[in-house]
Amino acid sequence: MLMDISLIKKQADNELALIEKAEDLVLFEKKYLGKQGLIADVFKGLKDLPENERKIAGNQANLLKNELKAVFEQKSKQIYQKRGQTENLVGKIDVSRPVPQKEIGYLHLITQAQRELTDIFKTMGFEVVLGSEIESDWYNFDALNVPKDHPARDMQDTFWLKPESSKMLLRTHTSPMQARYMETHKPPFRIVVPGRVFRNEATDVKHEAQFYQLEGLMVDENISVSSFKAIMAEFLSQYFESKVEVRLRPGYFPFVEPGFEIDAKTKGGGPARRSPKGEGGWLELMGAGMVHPNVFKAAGLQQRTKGKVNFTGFAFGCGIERLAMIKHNIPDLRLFYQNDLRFLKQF
Ligand code: FA5
Repeated sequence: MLMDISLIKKQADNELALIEKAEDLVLFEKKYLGKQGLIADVFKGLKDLPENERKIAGNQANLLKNELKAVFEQKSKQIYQKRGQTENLVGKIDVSRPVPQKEIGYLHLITQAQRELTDIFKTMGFEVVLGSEIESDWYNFDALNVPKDHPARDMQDTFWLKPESSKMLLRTHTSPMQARYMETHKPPFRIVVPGRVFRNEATDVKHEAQFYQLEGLMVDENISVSSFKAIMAEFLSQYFESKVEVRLRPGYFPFVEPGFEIDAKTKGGGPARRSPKGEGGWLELMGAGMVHPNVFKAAGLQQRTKGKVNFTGFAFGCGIERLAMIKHNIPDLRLFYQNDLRFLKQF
């Protein structure tokens, strides 16, 4: 037994001298000092020794255990100090040591903008509703007063889903939710619909084949163009937190009458000044107008209110990236979709 103890000591010293990595040190500890380790075996074997030998061997085993613990601790300190760490393997952890920072994700600028916009409308009593990105051509076009073969279908070239007979498509705007909401609700109501839309068109600094829109719809008695202008002025000044110049141009959308195009620019010109078209700083933000009677009709609103309510309404649909471009002076809409952290981390 005494022979075994001195052999173990010699073997352990040799192994320890060669250890350089923390992983090997863990194995060493297990092999010699672990519950199933060699030292534990020595203690287990003591009971089989004659009484006079047992005491001496017991002392020697204790001595060996303490010596191995001491050299093991010393070695672990050496190794961990080398790594620039202050903890060692005997279970002591320096809780004051700075932890390496993990990269934590955060919201994409489009999501941030979407939430800011819907929050503003919530404060004005609008409900936020969501629609489906896959739509039928009825809701995307027909219910909005754009029948088959109407030239206005060309304004929004569409991705059709197969089979073509299904007449399903990727929605080209958030306006289908106007029809869907009006089918199941009676005025008065005011809603906004944020969401992704798709168009089969070439990309440039102001256009992408997928982008986000925010639709708005307000229907009540006596809603007029001036109600619309007041809501827009409040919404845009809250979002831009400063004075924005807004311009209303006549615009054509079959689902509104009269229809407008709304452009905006920040003081000093804004990003569109750098656009290839160089339109003097104006950036087209949204289409809008007073809801066309045919849209009310297609949604069956008149029948359901039995003609008792004399309601009118306005609707608008704005590009979310376009709003964020003006707010943050972003020169190119395609930056939103390139996943370049140098861009995204700025917001
Ligand atoms: C429409 O989509 C209408 N549904 C808007 C509307 C709603 C009009 C309700 C009347 C009543 P338009 O195609 O102009 O309209 O698109 C609306 C806005 O989406 C544009 O003003 C622009 O800000 C943004 N937009 C349009 N096409 C793109 C594109 N390819 N990439 C990025 N933004 C776009």
